Amino acid sequence: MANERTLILVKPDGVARGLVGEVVARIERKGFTLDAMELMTLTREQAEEHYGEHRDKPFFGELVSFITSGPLVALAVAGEGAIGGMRTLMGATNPLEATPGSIRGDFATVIGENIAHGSDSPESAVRELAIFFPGRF
Ligand code: IDP
Ligand code: MG
Repeated sequence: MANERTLILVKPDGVARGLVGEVVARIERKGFTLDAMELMTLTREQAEEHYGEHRDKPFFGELVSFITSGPLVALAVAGEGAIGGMRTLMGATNPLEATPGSIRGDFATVIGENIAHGSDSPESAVRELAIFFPGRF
């Protein structure tokens, strides 16, 4: 397993519910490193680029509206196997199927408001980090 860097978001529901510290604490407790962390509100253009792979899905409009609905916290997280490791820490996309003990399993019930995002591959990580932290990595 290689040293990797991944893009993590505490989505607007997580920020609104005061769960930023909780999510960051879990990342740190696991042993991953915070390379960058920033509170920001996405433009529609940034959101459509970030979620481009879902452009043709029926929930795309809802997804873009939600992710631009308020501030989120973007993090660049690094460490051994950080991409898959963070997906495990977050749990399944549907929070009702996410294992208790995972972020989504512990804090969410609705798929559209599942607290966190994490890149799903090395290619996605590079692409997504460039959207949120242009020129930084
Ligand atoms: P992921 O976030 O676990 O990688 P993706 O399939 O990439 O899951 O979907 C991106 C986000 O879109 C999910 O985190 C979730 O919030 C939302 N989403 C996925 N499927 C649905 C759906 O069927 N209805 C509404 N929202 C969905
Ligand atoms: Mg995804």
